[in-house]
Amino acid sequence: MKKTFKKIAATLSAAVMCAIPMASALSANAAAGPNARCTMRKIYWIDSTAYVKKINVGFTNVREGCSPATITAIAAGTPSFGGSAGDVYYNCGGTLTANGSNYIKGAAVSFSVLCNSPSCYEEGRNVYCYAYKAGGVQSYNSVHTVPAFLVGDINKDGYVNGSDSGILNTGLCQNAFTNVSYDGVVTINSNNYYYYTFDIDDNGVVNANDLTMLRKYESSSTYKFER
Ligand SMILES: [Ca+2]
Ligand SMILES: [Ca+2]
Repeated sequence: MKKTFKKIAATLSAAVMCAIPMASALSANAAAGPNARCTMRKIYWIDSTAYVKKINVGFTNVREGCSPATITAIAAGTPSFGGSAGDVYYNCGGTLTANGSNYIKGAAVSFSVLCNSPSCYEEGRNVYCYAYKAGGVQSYNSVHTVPAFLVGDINKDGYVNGSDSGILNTGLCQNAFTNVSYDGVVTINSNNYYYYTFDIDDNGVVNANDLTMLRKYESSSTYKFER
């Protein structure tokens, strides 16, 4: 029982909403509406052979039509994140530090932004992830990312619907995700997809929990993706 509680507590602290709009910013650009359900996500991952002990991340996105980013520490470690809201942009960032003798590798950190529509999503200039080895030595070329994508839109048609969960379901039935790396390609019925696009709950692996969450989203008009 104690262990379970600890795990839940760790999960909660790993995902941090980095900036809450302040009352004084009421005259600023309108944020995401209460019915906003489009989650745009940008992910960083780290080479498994780079011996990275710490990463330093920063992220900014335009307020208009979108929420502040939620930073999720996908990799194990100690997160320290924070943020603020300006008139035009939300800003956030911080560090994720590996614990003890561990290293940060694979899917490391993500930024999830809730938007009225995908077209509202716009990053500022100050978006980065730097990696450091023991002793604070910067690790170059070990950090990878891709442009932000609409979570759940697996077939990239701009909508999240039964076609997307159908692909995920087929992939799980065919064991298509077995032994595929986080940034690897998954082939399902002769079509290629990136593994990370199926990781709906943002925990670094693809399994039945992602399908459950995607189906819940598709069958509801109010449910929003949350880790
Ligand atoms: Ca789709
Ligand atoms: Ca997952």
